Amino acid sequence: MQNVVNINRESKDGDTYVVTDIHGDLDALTYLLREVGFDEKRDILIVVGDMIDRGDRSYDTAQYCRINPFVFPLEGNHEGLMRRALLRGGESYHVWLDEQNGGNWSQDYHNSVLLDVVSWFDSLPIAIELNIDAKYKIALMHASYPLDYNLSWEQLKDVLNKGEGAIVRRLKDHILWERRYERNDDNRSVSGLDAVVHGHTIQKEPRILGNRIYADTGGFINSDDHGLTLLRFVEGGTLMGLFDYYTIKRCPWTKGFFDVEWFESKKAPSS
Ligand SMILES: [Mn+2]
Repeated sequence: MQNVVNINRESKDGDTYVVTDIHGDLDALTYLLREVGFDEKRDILIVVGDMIDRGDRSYDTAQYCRINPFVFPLEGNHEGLMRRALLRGGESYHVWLDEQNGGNWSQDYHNSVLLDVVSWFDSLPIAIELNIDAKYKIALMHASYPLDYNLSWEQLKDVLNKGEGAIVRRLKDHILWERRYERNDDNRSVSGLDAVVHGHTIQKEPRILGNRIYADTGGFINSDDHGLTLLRFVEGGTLMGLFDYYTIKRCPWTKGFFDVEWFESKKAPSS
């Protein structure tokens, strides 16, 4: 598997959805997909990493992403944490299991089952280039575009797919973990792309910096101002004219779902 894979879509063939940081909340995801009318035969779902940890259904979420041909998953830092925990053990194992990282769901599974999940993680790309109607070019990667390396998208893709050794490891680490650009309100744009979609750093609502979209709205947090967000590519959409989005929240007390909040271009959202 290459580090960067291409997806070429014609919008007439079906919708393209994006979700990030599911963190084991498969129920929230399937509820959302049902609400928006996701069509498993025509539509696709890109998952921008962190399928697992914190949520009870981490294993099921990974299997859902692995088995369904309409899902295109990427690696996130939590997939890496799990891999290190199981293959290296020792301190990495405790780091993964601690409360903050939330790997303790794994206690219910046999080691061979977990190792099988990890072997699948090894096959995941770390970035996707999504081309729609040969008109829009959007990259997706978990935490951050490595802005400080001053690479255009074509250059970054080249290094990730053809380079090797320390530089690829450093870039990969950056792509899966870095929060600095968002924390510093860095609004540089990436050249060669219409947009880059990230997860990883939690926002109250999808945040735009330059041509980068941070779409992790903290699905695993049970509160009024966090939820799981699904993006749908729509020409003229509410987010940068490229996506509409839908957020589902859980009630902090009952843990049941509130209604899905719709942010659609047609409906003129109250921003
Ligand atoms: Mn993450």
